[in-house]
Amino acid sequence: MSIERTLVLIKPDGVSRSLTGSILGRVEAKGYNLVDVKLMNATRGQLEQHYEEHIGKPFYEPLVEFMLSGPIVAAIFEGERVIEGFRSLAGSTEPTAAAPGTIRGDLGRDWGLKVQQNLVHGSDSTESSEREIGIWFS
Ligand code: IDP
Ligand code: MG
Repeated sequence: MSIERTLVLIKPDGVSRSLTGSILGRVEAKGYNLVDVKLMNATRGQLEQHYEEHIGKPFYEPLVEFMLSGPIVAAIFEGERVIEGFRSLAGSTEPTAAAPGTIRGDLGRDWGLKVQQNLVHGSDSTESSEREIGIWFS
């Protein structure tokens, strides 16, 4: 079994609602190791790289504005199959529909047509985790 790393972002809604500790605690409690973590303000340039696959989609600009609206937490977690494991822990994209027991399902909801406020980001493949860790921890 190979040890992977994943990039986790706690989005501005998670930080402003003081959920940083709860979210990091859930990931640690599942058994993944925290490798690095920082509170920071994202730049538009970092977000353009991070969300490049979504450029041109209707939600892209509102998503970037939201991610610039307050501090975020960037973290690297490590463990066997952590990429898949964190995505499972985060739950599906829309917090209203995300399963109870997941971060988005337990801690998130619909705040008025703002799917972007779903608390966390997690890399979706080994290629994206390497790329994303480079953006946030270079
Ligand atoms: P993921 O975060 O579950 O991987 P993606 O489809 O990669 O979801 O979308 C990236 C982010 O863009 C989501 O986490 C969410 O914040 C936002 N987003 C996705 N779809 C929508 C939408 O339809 N409206 C508004 N925001 C969206
Ligand atoms: Mg995604």
